[in-house]
Amino acid sequence: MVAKKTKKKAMKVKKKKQVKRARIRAQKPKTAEKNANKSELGITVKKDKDFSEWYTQIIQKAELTEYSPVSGCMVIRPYAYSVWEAVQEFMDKEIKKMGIQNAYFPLFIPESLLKKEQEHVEGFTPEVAWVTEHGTTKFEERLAIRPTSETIMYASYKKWIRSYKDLPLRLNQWCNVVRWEFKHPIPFLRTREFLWQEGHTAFATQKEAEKEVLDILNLYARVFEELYAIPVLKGRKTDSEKFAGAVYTDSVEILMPNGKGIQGGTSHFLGQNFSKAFDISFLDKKGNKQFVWQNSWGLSTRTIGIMIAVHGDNKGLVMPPRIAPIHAVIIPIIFSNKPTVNKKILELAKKIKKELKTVRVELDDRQDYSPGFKFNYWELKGVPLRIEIGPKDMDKQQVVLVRRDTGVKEAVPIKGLVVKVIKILADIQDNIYNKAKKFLNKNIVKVNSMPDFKKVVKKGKIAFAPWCNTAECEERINDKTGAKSLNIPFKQPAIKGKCFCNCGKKAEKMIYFARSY
Ligand code: 86X
Repeated sequence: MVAKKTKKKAMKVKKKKQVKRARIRAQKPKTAEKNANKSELGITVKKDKDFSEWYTQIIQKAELTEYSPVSGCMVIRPYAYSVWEAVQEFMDKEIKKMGIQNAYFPLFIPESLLKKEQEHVEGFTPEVAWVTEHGTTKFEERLAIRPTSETIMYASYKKWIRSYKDLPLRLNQWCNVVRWEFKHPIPFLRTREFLWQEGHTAFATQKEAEKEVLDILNLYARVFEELYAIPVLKGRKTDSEKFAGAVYTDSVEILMPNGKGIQGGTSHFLGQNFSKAFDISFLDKKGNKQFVWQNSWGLSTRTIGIMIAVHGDNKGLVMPPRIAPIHAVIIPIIFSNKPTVNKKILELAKKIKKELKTVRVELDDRQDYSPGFKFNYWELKGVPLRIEIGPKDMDKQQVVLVRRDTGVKEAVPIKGLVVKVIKILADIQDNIYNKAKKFLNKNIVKVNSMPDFKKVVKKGKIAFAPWCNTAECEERINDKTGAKSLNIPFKQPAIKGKCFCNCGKKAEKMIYFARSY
């Protein structure tokens, strides 16, 4: 009896030792993980509790940006830059299909040229950054760093356009611009230097120009809805919110999770405002001098910030598959005490990676991190799909797919995996769009009175209100409530009654108001 017990005990101890050894072996590779300060790895605040801290953490921890020595500027790291490249690739193709060409104009604009059309620059003068010298020599005329390129481009347009045969002239440039803003900077959303595309076009007729304004606005809506999976509100800016140099400005507006509206892209009909100021004219078929009709339009890296804010959750980023730098990450579930099994799993993982070559797939075969660590790491980066392969999966010739958007797990046969992965990616794209759409719909509230308006705006929602279409009321509303007009949707429901702000005037337009960026 006693002997038996001792034997049992001895075996237990032996087993324990074995387990311990295995555990040590299993832990050994995790030193890299241990070195990393745990509290620094994940997002430590909840998105709905402290949105701005959440945003600050996510852009750092998902390795999207780095602060720069100059306040208001930022480094765009590869993981974020690749999103911008995907947007560029899509848009560049689309605008070329429309007949627009790319070009590049200088970064520096002489002061006299920038101020030629004083009216549109006036409000912006404090934002212009200047180069005043080279070496120790002062320039005779200081040079603005382009805040936007109307003036420098239109100086060329004046030279290039002579006859109706030179029209339309439709150019776009992908570049950086600098605006020395004084509101506190927010990476992507408000920085002093940012990347964008700016399109500048000139037509013989008003009709052609105005058609393009809408075509571009629809393209911007597609960038948000199809690529970023974000629904937008399309409409016209009020006269006080439009670009001063434009006849009218159309925009796409987005609702951020903190209840603020944000402008996602703008398309301006410039009419003949600039052509008259810059003397961009042509001889029509009858030999009469005419001024051209112009547009300008822009979409920037701000869109990346909007994506982060709209789709991210408490675990980190959620990348829409259409623009995700990485679609899926394969994580082998390996135990360091089973080298032969591990080898087989890694081989299988590599084989699967090869088979999935039509999707952007990564294999995380880092030896010094545990599977759990890797799960968190790639969730933080918002990779849409995780593919787990463990010993049991290998035996069953299956993998486990885990969706980033829902967290739902599903065992899937390796045979036919590509088709399944592509289908799930498309489903994730739809699902996060629909989720954002629901959020938007739920947060647009029709109001008819000032008290209701105030309540809605305070709750972080968009007020949709009948308005008299006067700048006075718009300004008063802004003063009293802090809300700004977003835009006036093109499709207007029938309106009757008075302006919601109690001015007594007849309501002319239904308009969106919200606190905004
Ligand atoms: C307005 C108008 C327009 C082409 C776009 O919105 C899309 C792309 N340009 C840009 N805007 C200015 O004109 C402006 C001018 C100066 Cl001098 C400045 F410092 C800041 C500016 N900001 C905006």
